[in-house]
Amino acid sequence: MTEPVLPAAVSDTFDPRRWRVVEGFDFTDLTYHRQVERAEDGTIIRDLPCVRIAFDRPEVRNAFRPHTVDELYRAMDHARMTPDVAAVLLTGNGPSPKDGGHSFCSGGDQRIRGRDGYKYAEGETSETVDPARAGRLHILEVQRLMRTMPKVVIAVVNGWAAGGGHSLHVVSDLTIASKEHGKFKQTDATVGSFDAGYGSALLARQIGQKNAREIFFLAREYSAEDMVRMGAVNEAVPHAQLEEVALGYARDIARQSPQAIRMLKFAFNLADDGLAGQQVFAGEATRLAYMTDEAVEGKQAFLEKRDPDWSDFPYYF
Ligand code: S0N
Repeated sequence: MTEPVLPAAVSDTFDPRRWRVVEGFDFTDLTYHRQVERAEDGTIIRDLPCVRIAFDRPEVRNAFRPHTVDELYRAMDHARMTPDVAAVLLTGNGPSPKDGGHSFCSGGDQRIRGRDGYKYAEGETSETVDPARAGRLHILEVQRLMRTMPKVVIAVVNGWAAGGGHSLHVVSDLTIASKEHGKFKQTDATVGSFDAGYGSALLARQIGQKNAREIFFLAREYSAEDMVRMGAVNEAVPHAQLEEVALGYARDIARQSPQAIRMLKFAFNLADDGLAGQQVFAGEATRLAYMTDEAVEGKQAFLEKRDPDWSDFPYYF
């Protein structure tokens, strides 16, 4: 009999017994795991309702290049479309084999950014790259997906959250950070970039204008506990317990009604997201309405070429 295979340990916060690799992907820049329950001998008993997506470039503090962003979008979208997944942990693998540094994500890979020296991935030069791909800030597409997907995204900040990595924690629904290694720094303005959307404006909604402006204008370093005090992080926890605590969050989320979680997430977003937020909320409301006898009567009447009979459906007060 073959021994049950545990996944490779990808991080010092990762317990291989809790996870299996999600099959069907050939990711190079991130890892994607599904939470599982295992028997004593390691055999998988069942899938549990959480997935773990982790940046896997610890040697550059988990900076993302365009190829990383494409993979992140694919993994997030797969989580969105998996019906028995309630929560997504977004984190970073590590520590760095080079210097032991811990990182969640340090934002856009500055070696291949923008106008000069753009590369999509290894083997490309700024001369060979498809110009249609150059300069795309498609991390913003990932932000929108995280914001609008009907699942709870939990940023598990195991090390540096800097620049565009800081923005990913801001756009996550919840954030848990390592007491020892979780560090936050908004370096956008230091390197001449600026997240003028969710990264800054949503942060100001979360922690107030003065705090958000300080974080962006001064580009100082903050600890996990600083961020808890400001209201940007839900909890600072000992590094060794980081994923256990995150999985506790996921477990509690999965105990709630999926419909209620969807409606609540979209309601929390609505006021800040304008008509786009209203559209997402309204889509969910329409899905609910379609399940009522009243909506079925409207559809049936059309198909049967008769006037709808609304007499069974009161005008509620
Ligand atoms: C995270 C910081 C504070 C950590 O400092 P620490 O611990 O002292 O480590 P370092 O010695 O600085 O770093 C270790 C190694 O990792 C490399 N590295 C770190 N971050 C990056 C990065 N973002 N890109 C490329 N390499 C990175 C270091 O160079 C070092 O390498 P070695 O060992 O070879 O010397 C500190 O590292 C830091 O401040 N990092 C930069 C953070 C930053 O400014 N990020 C970018 C901010 N802007 C954005 O994210 C916007 C999005 C974006 O840029 C973009 C994305 C996609 C497409 C286009 C764009 C675009 O804007 O054009």
